[in-house]
Formats: sequence, C-alpha cells, structure tokens
Amino acid sequence: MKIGIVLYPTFGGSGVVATELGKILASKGHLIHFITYSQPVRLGRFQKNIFYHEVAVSDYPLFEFQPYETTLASKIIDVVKYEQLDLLHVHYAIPHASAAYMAQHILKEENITIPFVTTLHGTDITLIGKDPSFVPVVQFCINASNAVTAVSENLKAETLAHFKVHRNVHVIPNFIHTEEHLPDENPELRKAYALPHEPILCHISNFRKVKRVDDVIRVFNRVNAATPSKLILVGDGPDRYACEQLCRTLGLCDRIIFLGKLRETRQVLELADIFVLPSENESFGLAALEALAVGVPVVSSNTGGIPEVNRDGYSGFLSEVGDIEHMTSNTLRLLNPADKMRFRLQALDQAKTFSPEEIIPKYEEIYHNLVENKKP
Ligand code: GMT
Repeated sequence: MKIGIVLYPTFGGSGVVATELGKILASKGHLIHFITYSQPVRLGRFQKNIFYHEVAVSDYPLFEFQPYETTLASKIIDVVKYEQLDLLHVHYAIPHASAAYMAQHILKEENITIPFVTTLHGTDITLIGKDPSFVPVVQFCINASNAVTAVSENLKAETLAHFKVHRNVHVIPNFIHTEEHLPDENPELRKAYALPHEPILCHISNFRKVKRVDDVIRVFNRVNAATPSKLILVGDGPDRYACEQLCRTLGLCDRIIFLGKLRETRQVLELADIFVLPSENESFGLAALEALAVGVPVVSSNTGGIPEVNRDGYSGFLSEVGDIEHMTSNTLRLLNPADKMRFRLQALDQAKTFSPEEIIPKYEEIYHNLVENKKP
C-alpha cells in the first residue's frame, strides 16, 4: 500500500509514534511518504520504501501568522496525486486532520479518492483541543475522518466526553520493540554519572507544565536524602529554567544532570534504576513504555492512560498527581535490593504486551478496510 503519514517532526510522542510506525510499515513492504515541515527526529537513516516530503512554509510579509494548514493541504494534494497514494494517516488532530479533509475534498473535484485515518494522541483532545477556539474544527474533523484511532481507552473516553462524536473510535496503543532479556549493564558508562552504589533516577519529557518536572526533582530530593542517588533529566522546554533554579535552591546541582534533548534515549534509560513520570495528564505515556522496554520500573501518577501502561505493583507504582511522599516511598521500595530484579523483569514483561507484532496489524486492518471500500 502507498501511505502518506502526516506528523509533527519534533521530539513529542506523536511524531515518534508516527515515524516508528512508518518505519515498521516500510519494512513490511508498504511505501511510506512522510509529510511535514522538517526532518522527523527519529527519521535519519536511509531505509528502503521511505520517502520524505518537506512542507516549505512561505514567509510572505503580509502574513503575521503563516498559513501552515493551507500549505500542508497543498503539499498533501501534490503527494497524493503524483505518488498515487492509497491512503493518508494523520497524527495529531490539529491541524493535520483539517488539512487532510481539505485535501480530500479538493482531490474529489479531480475524481481522486483518498481516505484518511486520524490518530488522536492526547493534548490534541485533552489540552489544546478543548480550547474553545479549536473545538468546532476538531469535532468536525473527528467525525469527517474515515477512521479515528486513540492511543488509550482513557483518551477514547475523553474524546467521547468532550466532543459530540458519532463515529467509532478504535483504541490502538503506542508500541515498542523489546529484547527478550534485560540489557547488559554498562559499568564504564555508568561510572561517568554515579558511584557504583548510587541509584540513578531518570525522567524524559518536553519540560511542559503538564509533565510536572518539579515533582520529579522534589521526589528525587527526598530519595537522595534517604539514599544518595543521581537524577538524569533528558529533554528541554518551557519549564527547564525553573527546574534548574529549583535544583540550585535545593542544593542538588552536583546530583542532577540535565542532558537536554536527545534523538535516541535508549542508552540513557539503560543506565537508570527508576523512571519517574508524575504528569498532570498523559494520554498514554510513551516515555514510560520506553523505560519499561529496557527493564526500568516506573514511578508515575495515575492519571489519563498511564494505568493502562504502568501496572501498579507489577511494572512499577502509581500515585495520585502531586503525591510526592507516596512517589518517594514507591521509589525507595523499588530500590530495595530484595525486590529490584523482580520488578525489572516484570517491567520488561509488561513492555512486551505492546510489541509491534501485536499493535501494527491493528493499523493495517483499518487501512485495508478503507482502501478496499474506498468510501470517502
Ligand atoms: O507528551 C507530550 O507532550 C507530547 C505528545 C505529542 O502529542 O507529541 O505526546 C502525546 O502522544 C504520545 C504518543 O501517542 C503519548 O504517549 C503521550 O502520552 C501524549 N502526551 C500527553 O497526553 C501529554
């Protein structure tokens, strides 16, 4: 099948999922055409069956705000026509679903039929999508999509609660490749960050308010007081400056390492003993799944779709949002040498339930149904 994937190219989870999905589909023989405004973070190497089409945004002086949606729709039309795509899969509703809708209707004038699948990832529904300035368009586009998927049962419920949706929403979770066994330890690399007896806590995010990175630091402060530890923070975003200030206020500068943005996080995760994800809201929690996939148990909040990923008492522990004391005691419990290996193996085991072999065919089934019926 020839599939156009419209995505955000940045470090966010929706772009990562879209890119990894495209790479797996390409390895299965589909022809994948990525469409976005710059090279996706996880797309670098040459791979058979993958093509990338850049949306060049104009800077015409009249426009105070560049009309990205119009440029994107035009690019989609061009790629659909000249690459003879069978289907579009757009990731993140705003503005990808409305651009796909516009392209679909313009192409219809030329007797070209192109169905589109919209995958809802989270904040396009739970945060920005709920903003009244977006609601009518988001709601219309969900209903106008030829198929809609959400990354968790929780996100599906949120979608149905906040929008008048009269179509089926398929739940297809995020996926991850796991090895059969826990990764080998890397004492040489670990030595650069912590002493052999010091546990390493880790957090990866875009440092937005919704991630509550300050909670990570407060939990770490308490854990470190009980047992000297290190914290590795990966990513960057609006809250980073405040987090750096908090580390200085708490006198933790020599204990906390800010690595900034990384394209690949697996090597860092392999150094970690615990992954901390205290989000205010999280439709799924891909970062937590990436930690579980290398056998790192997760201490997280119990919000949104996180409980569908992090099984309380099995792959880690859940707490109420903001309950720093509970997250601290859960972290210390997971660090207990008597339980540590059991939780690591359980974390890996939990990640295996999200294998690409399980998840990708769910998308392919939707694609086949749409292309065979060519309904739009
Ligand atoms: O986490 C973010 O802020 C980025 C965001 C995105 O859309 O790029 O991630 C969302 O999509 C991921 C992939 O489906 C989910 O695993 C994340 O949980 C979700 N983030 C939120 O709901 C906050």
